[in-house]
Amino acid sequence: MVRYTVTSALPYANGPIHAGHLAGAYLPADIFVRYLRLKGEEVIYICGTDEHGTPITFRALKEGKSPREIVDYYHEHIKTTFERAKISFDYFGRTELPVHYRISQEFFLKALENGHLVKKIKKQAYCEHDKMFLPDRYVIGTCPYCGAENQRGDQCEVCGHPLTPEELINPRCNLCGSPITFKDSAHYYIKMQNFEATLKDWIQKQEHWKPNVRNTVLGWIEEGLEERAITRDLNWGIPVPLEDEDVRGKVLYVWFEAPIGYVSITVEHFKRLGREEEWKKFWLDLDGQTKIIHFIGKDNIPFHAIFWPAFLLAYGRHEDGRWLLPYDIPANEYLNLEGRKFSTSRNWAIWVHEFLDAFPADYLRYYLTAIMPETRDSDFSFADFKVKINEELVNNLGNFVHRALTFVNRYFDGVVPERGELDDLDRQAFGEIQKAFEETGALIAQYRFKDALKRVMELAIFGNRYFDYQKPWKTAKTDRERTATTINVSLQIVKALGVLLEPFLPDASEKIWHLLNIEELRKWEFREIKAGHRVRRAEILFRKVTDEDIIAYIVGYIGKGNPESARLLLEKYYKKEDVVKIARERLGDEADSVLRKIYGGKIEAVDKSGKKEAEKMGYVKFDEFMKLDLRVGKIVEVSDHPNANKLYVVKVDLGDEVRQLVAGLKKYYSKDELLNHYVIVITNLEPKKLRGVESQGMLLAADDGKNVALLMPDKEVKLGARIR
Ligand code: B3M
Ligand code: ZN
Repeated sequence: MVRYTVTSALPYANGPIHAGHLAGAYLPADIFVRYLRLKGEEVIYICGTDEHGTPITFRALKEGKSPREIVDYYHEHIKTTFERAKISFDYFGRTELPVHYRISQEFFLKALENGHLVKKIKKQAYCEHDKMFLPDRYVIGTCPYCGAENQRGDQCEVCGHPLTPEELINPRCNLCGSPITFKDSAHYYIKMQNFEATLKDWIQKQEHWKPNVRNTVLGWIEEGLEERAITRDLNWGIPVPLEDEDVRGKVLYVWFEAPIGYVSITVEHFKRLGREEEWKKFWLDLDGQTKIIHFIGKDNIPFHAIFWPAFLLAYGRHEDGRWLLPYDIPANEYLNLEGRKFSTSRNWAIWVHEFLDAFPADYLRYYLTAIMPETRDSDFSFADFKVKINEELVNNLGNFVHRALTFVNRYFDGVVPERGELDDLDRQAFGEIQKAFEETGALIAQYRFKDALKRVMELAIFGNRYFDYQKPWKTAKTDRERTATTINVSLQIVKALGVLLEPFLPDASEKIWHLLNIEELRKWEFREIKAGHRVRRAEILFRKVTDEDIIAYIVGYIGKGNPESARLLLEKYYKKEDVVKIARERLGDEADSVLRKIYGGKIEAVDKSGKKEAEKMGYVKFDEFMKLDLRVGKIVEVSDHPNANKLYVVKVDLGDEVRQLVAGLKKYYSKDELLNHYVIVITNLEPKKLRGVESQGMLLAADDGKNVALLMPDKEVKLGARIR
């Protein structure tokens, strides 16, 4: 059986993770490994932070901190962000691990021993003003390959070509801007020529690679491979492991040691598990069964497809087996934000940790998968985000699951009914379930995650159509057996969705499993839910994204980082007075100071006129009133709100479902008084998060300014009875 070693690019520990990173190298890998795990395959998913090199020292310089402070801080930050995004690494390590130093130095020494390294004294970029050698990113200039200006000396951001500082046209010091000079410095170079033929031959055979990856790489090899320095004049990193005066105090090049991090982090992982030898089967060819798959963003292609394989070849044979070369390198393209490249300095970016404060992880995962830049750059747009979540997640998927669960509770007391005779559509439903597993699996295996998610959602669309066609709300009055069959089949579809969604939306999948009240482990196969099984009461799976949510996010997060970017985003969609009103409602006291920065001082005064509310509001049409879905419910659970001392979190039984509401009743009612209290609930009020807890409606109460009294029906009626 095939064994999978899956990695995602090691993010530099020099800043937070943004949505482009997530969509590029982490989310696709996570979907892939979650799928493999559901299939019962042997798989390990490895990642960690890349903690050396000029990206780190540069950031440290900028922030006035030491490199160690920077990497310690961002290691934790990035790790937590990935946890919140539900990226399911088996282990998330770092390149500051001692084992990583040891193995990286071993790679260097082996390559030296095998004659693949050469020491050379060459002119290195030097800044007379800063009195230092300038490696990589310390030098900026014009790319000799595409003419793009202000490119850093390690790689062109525009055409992706790997660069060296010497190649840049008009090179300048990136610290002080002065033109650079060149001074002698000794470094070790890897003789890439030694591997040119082998690499070319190997890559030509990788017909299963994405064409964009394979073609770009072959193009670069065609240009000819040259010696490349793998040491640097830097005082932060892994020391060159030699007693050689010429390279004293110098360190290994970060792109030499970072990919070795995949191996060393695996070694550390198994060491922590007390299974020290086990890493070997994931990196060495012991039984012909292991496939190594590196998920990366497109800018990392040359390093994974040319240099990293060369380093493995340079090592020669490991004493326990031959090093495996990557089996595949699925690289994604870039994500833009509203039509423009992400820019950290202008805060034109979606920072994952911030976005997850405002929206659930599943929403981010859903949207990023739906627009995944698999074959070309794609665009994150707030309008599109709202449409996709509301129409696809909420109206399609959430609605179907909710309908099936509500009906089994309403008509069968929450117990899965026995099926009667199947009609054509019922039979088709089972066929659809089967097909959904096969086709979604095949798409994931081809790294076509966007299509795979679409395929899962098609099953939910089918579910809704099936339900509409079978009309259980009608047959319930006439044909109990027919209704039973419809509900049984619908629940089979819900269960299948619970499995199929797991790679994409782990939280929703968990919730479906909970609602179905199933203990069994999820597996990538269709297993029926048995008649007689008791499920739980329906709960709302997803709430809609509103313009208010988006405005609050843009003002509260993007606006704080860069008011100008927030203004551009807001102006694209919203009127200033709406933004002001909503920001004040949602962000409270801090709104005005941010708004003033965003709109340059001028924001509308608050409406202070003392008119009676009714006068201000005008008349309500009868059908407007009828839009309110008011129902009788009973409080079945009361608990304290975790972050607010005036609020309770209550659960209300509405007959065929249970709702969670947040209510400001603490001052007026004890928990005991509330328990089993009848109430009136607005059930179609837009759900809202109150201090982090979702309220799915509102309790009606009378408020005279001093006292608050709950409304309730004055004689016994059925739970769920409508008020009109
Ligand atoms: N840290 C580059 C990056 O974050 C680099 C990846 C290393 S993978 C071994 O884009
Ligand atoms: Zn270029």
